[in-house]
Amino acid sequence: MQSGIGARIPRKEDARHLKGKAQFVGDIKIAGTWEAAFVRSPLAHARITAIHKPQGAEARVFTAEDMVDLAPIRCESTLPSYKVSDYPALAQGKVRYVGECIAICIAPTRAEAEDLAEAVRVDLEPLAPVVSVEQALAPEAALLHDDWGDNLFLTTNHAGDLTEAKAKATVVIEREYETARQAMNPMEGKGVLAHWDHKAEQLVAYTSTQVPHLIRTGLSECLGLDQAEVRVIAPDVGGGFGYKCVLQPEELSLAWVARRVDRPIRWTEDRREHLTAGANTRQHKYKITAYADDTGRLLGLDADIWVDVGAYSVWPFTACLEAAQAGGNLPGPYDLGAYACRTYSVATNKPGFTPYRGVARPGVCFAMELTMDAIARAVGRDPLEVRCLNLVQGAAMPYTNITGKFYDSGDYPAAARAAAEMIDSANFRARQKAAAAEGRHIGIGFSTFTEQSAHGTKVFAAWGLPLVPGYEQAMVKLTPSGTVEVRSGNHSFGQGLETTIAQVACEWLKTDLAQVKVTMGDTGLTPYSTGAYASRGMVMAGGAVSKAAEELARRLKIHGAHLLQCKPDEVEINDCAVTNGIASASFAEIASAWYLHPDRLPDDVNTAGLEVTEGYKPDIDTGVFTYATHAAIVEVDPATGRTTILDYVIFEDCGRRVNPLILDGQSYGGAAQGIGTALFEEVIYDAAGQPLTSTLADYILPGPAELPHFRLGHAETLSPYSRHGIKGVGEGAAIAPAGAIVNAINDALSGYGVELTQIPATPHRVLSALLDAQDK
Ligand code: MCN
Ligand code: SMO
Repeated sequence: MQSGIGARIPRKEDARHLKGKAQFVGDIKIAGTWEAAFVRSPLAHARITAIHKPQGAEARVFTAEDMVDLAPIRCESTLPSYKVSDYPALAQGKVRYVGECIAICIAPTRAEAEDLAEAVRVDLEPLAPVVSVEQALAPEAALLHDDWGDNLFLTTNHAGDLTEAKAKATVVIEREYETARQAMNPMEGKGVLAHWDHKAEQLVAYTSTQVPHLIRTGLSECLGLDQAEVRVIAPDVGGGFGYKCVLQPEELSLAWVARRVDRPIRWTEDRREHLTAGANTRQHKYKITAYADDTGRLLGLDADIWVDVGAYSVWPFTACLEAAQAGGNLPGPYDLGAYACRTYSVATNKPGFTPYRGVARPGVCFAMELTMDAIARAVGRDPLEVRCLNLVQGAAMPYTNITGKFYDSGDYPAAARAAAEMIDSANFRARQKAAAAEGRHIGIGFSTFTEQSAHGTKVFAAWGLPLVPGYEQAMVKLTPSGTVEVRSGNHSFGQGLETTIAQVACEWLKTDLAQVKVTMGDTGLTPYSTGAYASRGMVMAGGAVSKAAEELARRLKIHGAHLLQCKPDEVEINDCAVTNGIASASFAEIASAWYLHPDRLPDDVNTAGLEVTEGYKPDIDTGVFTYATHAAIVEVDPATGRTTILDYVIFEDCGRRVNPLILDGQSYGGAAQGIGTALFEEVIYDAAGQPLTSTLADYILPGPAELPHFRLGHAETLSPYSRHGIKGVGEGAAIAPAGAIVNAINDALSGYGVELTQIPATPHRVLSALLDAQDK
């Protein structure tokens, strides 16, 4: 079976996942393991005056006072104006959000550990809770971090000159937009099991993570251990979505306790912990003024963006990634002459922000795409035409945009037109009229974006992140039996990288998937790696595997030619063998010769070993850009405010597709999450900072009944700057749905003069907008 790049084949990992044979942190059995439960803050903002451990159980309850040798999570940034927040594994002196860990309790079972946690008494002196951006920035606001002077982690200022745009503009659009806080809800919550291995003299931490090597670095820094004394193993991971690419306070205090009590300890996050105490994300406010001419050409954009980032900076990304990225990404795929933007990363009494699929872009895409529709309405033109007028044109590629992003290749208007064709927008107005005649309200909406993938070293450095290396390494080897083994310190957590990096190896070694063994996620077995996030896994880990496999192929030709008594340039690799067209040396024969009979090999062959480790960075350090257009047709019921998606198309270009089947899954899953963003998902806090959405009955995730039948289309413009022309795409489909769907809702309700500017567009919000429109 063809298993190389481009093969549409099922995933290697499916067999174990579907048969219940996968091994998540919760499945790992180490004799003597105890379970942990946390005492968490019941208040959003308070001083801790005393913690009373239950009598007789003092040796099983640990607080910050016990952990004097444990450094807090400290996330540095080189960006000017950035303020550091020390994030203690267990609260010290103060609690800053409901759910913050105050004590860790251990017992043979989780139930006993929870009973113990309930018996711990904490005396708290309440402080004024800061639960919104407005409250946080008010002159008399209570301070989250006493020595800061204000509640701002960071402000950024892209100071563009808008004078000419203002002078030329005939249309000025002013809007405010708001997006909700979300929780990521991977199927498997966070989980950690740590113990001290006396033979290896190492802390071994099994943790559900996307970035095992970074977690090793983080753990060893905070615990004061040499990196060689820490081994991190990410076993099977049931979804990450960004939530699992930061060092969590729970994994840190747990590792400390496991070492102290010298026993394996495990913590498994439950859904309530995830929804309330887990870091959550994406609460943005925008104030945008767009200047356009009367053809709808966007001349300039002026924006303020506030992001509610919670109490602490997460490691290694800081609390500022979201707002800083929002400022850099707002212009998106559009060719924009002038841009000014100020961003504010605002500290509040909520859990710290973590990246979530798309990071800032689901928010900025929503704001930008609604602005595009507002411009189209103002100039009386078709929203698709206004987009195509403003998008970076294919002939302009490669193109450096106004915030310095280097768009490497592609044809953005072509993708928009292809999506429009797929959804038959040409005939939509007639369809809408016919529906209106039946009293139905249907609307169409578009949303287009770029997805920066495979950010390199310089991008992370420009974001002020000193501890994110940006490169990737991999080892590819031939085993003594002649099969291929791929080792990558990156990880696979649902997105299929385990299969697709094997496909890259197959591309060079002309073998099939069954012959390739993949080892990932274990820092003890794999070379240092940055990990899988920011849609970097395929380009970067795939690139490293490609380089190593290419070099292995070169060496195999040397060995094979020797066995076949010809020259290396007279042979090629085919079907697990080296052949010169007349005779073949199988990989098994070559492996046997090198591993088991090296005495028979001449020196120049003998030194060409069959284990190759290579590092990789793309030819360009600023990432490669995928792009897409989503289009939606919705029906809105003005009596109930309910939105039904009637049709949904995605036209996407992520360069060379390694596994089209996996990519279909990436689109379906991403778009499902984006529809959650658009219509359902919202973490709600009351005025005291209490989370009200603490179960999945309150925090609504879309299920199959709410999701449309997605239709997908593709272009395949190879990036000139990455190996095989691959671009990343894992976040993309989650970025666009809110823009497309809310534009479609506004189109459906245009007869009522409704213009929704907040997500999720719940029935309640739609009805309120209808009532507001009636009052006007
Ligand atoms: N791929 C491909 N051909 C390409 C690009 C990608 O076949 N040209 C496939 C690869 O299997 C790759 C996957 O698509 O692993 C996603 O591609 P990539 O953009 O390289 O992203 P990463 O591998 O770095 O995965 C992380 C990315 C991110 S940042 C989030 S968030 C996200 C996502 O992937 N989290 C996911 N997709 C997810 N899918 C699942 N099921 N679970 C998650 O937690
Ligand atoms: S939020 Mo994805 O892990 O970059």
